[in-house]
Amino acid sequence: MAALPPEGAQSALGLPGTGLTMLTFYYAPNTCALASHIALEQAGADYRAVRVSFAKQEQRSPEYLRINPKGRVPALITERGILTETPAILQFVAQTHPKAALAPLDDAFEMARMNAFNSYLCATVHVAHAHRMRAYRWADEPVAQEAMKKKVPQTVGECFELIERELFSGPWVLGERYSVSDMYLFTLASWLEADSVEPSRFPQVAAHRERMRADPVVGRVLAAQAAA
Ligand SMILES: N[C@@H](CCC(=O)N[C@@H](CS)C(=O)NCC(=O)O)C(=O)O
Repeated sequence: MAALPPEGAQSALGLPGTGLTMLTFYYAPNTCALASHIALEQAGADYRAVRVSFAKQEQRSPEYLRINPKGRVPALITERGILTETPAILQFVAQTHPKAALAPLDDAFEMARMNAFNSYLCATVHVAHAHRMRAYRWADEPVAQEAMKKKVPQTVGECFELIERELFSGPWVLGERYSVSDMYLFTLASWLEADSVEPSRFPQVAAHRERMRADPVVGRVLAAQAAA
């Protein structure tokens, strides 16, 4: 667990001192952090959101690396320490706000199913998508990076075929129960066009995306991220 920042005045990134009661959430627009942001808002959590500017490369600044040494968003400062990784943050928000009913907390199998879905999005779908913008993580040669980018429509398309065919129960990811998995799927599905994957190939996922978009809480978070 990363150490909390030292006592002191708020910095440009909004680093608080110790003795926190309110959650502090670090995000950048158009990123996977959207899922956790929706979860916090839907849960009615007591949090403040701090934008990390990718344009200014703030995610790589020494100040932010003290919060998340991985140099990524999202990150969530809690009273007990700092959490990173979307599936972990989603589960934490759901478990600490049980009244919001954002996860099947009373059912071990369904919880595991939720975590299996979220893990697939995190470890496979997101990574397939990252080959378009972040191919430099895996290869130095421009020709290798180009080859990776070229493969993204196929690999991301195959992931969503599997979600559509096997993993999505409907009307929500887990069936009748709405959960944080819906926020996560919505977030990653919103990248389809940019990855040159036609959303209409996946009718259930496309309908789910429209339903999520029509949710006032989702609208509020999207507006807040666009405005800040
Ligand atoms: N496995 C992490 C991935 C986090 C991640 O890669 N976030 C991207 C945005 S979607 C990021 O911060 N990228 C900044 C960079 O690569 O410099 C999670 O699910 O939270």
